[in-house]
Amino acid sequence: MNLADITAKDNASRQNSHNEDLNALKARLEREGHDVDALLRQIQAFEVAVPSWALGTGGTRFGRFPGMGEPRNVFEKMDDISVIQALTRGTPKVSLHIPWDEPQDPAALRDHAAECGLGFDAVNSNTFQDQPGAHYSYKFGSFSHVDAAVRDQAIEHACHVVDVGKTLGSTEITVWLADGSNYPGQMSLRKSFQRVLSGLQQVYKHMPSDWRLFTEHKPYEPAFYATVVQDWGSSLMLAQALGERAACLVDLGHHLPNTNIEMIVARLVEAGKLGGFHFNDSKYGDDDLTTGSIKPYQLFLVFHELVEAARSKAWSSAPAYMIDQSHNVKDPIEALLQTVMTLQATYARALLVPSDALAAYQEENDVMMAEQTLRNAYETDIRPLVAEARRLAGGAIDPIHAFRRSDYREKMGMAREQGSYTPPASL
Ligand code: LRH
Ligand code: MN
Repeated sequence: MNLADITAKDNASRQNSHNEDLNALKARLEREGHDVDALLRQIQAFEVAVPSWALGTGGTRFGRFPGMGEPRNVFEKMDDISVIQALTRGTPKVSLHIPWDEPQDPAALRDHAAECGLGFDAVNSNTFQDQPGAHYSYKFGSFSHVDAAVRDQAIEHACHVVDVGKTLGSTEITVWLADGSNYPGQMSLRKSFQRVLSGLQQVYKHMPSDWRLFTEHKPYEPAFYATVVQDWGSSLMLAQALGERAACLVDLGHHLPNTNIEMIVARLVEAGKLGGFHFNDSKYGDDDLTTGSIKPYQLFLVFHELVEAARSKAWSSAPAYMIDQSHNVKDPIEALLQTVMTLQATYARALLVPSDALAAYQEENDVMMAEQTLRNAYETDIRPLVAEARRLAGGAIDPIHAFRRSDYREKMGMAREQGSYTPPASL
């Protein structure tokens, strides 16, 4: 039985309980004045890109515990992502990391992805690892390196990533730089930044006119004293200096504990420089845990800023939504299904916030009712409506159960026995 039949069968087995929950919720939402059909359309329009580097089991320096039926190459990763798209109807695009998932024949990968119903979102460069046969090492940086030959090697790589992306149909490149220092005095804090800017200007010039460049900030790791693009301020300075087709990418895990990330989102919207997101969650550092698993209210508050920005037409092009996670103990496909379900539900809850009522309470400094207005939306169990949005779009009411019912992992376990999966060097 193919996945579509299994999904239909699983949906049918849940139809009665689903309808009960859905009708109760619809009644409440209509009572609160919401346009349920409009909500369904908006939920169905929500898309998030799946990272090519998250389909194999992730690991840490202390070890990796691979699972069964891992994809052995980027083509099999497309097959796995097509399962996520079939069940959630929310992941029509892939974000590729190069060279981790560089295809020998980009056109062949584009065509295979198209057969899987998939396209490509932002491509990602990698100047944080030395590649076999590379002339120069990135031990002391890439775009910020004191040696122009090393910088040129890094710039060339990023331009090559753009060229591969052009064949795949991407229109964005995300540049995250591990560049930084471990000890005070090791690196000039200003010269390193100037070198990064001039390098990115060359990549910016190399991009086709319809492309965007995303700069991704991160406070530390692998550098443990100073990171050149350490915070949103550094990223914003780069994006503003580069030009209108440069913007900032916010990886939720790239913030020191207790940082008010929704405030950073509001500032980048205000600056017209919010380019995209890497969704994940974390308890301590850049833990790359499943989105919404640790701080679900923060994720809601981020989406509240995004919905308010969209309603006030604060941007010419909407941010690019992408996932960036490492699945060390969960089945990667199940973790990604859970992630998309969480993102769909969190976005839907943010759509429930009555902006005018909230603005009125803010104008009256009615602290209690302003907060209660947000919490009411956050505490609404919107999941039956999100499940219905998926069902109407041909997806699963319960993607994780439908996936388990498909025995996909077991089948891949058999099919992919020969020739085990080779994880990217760092994972
Ligand atoms: C850096 C990062 C970056 C990717 C990598 C996989 O921590 O978030 O976005 O290149 O993870
Ligand atoms: Mn990231």
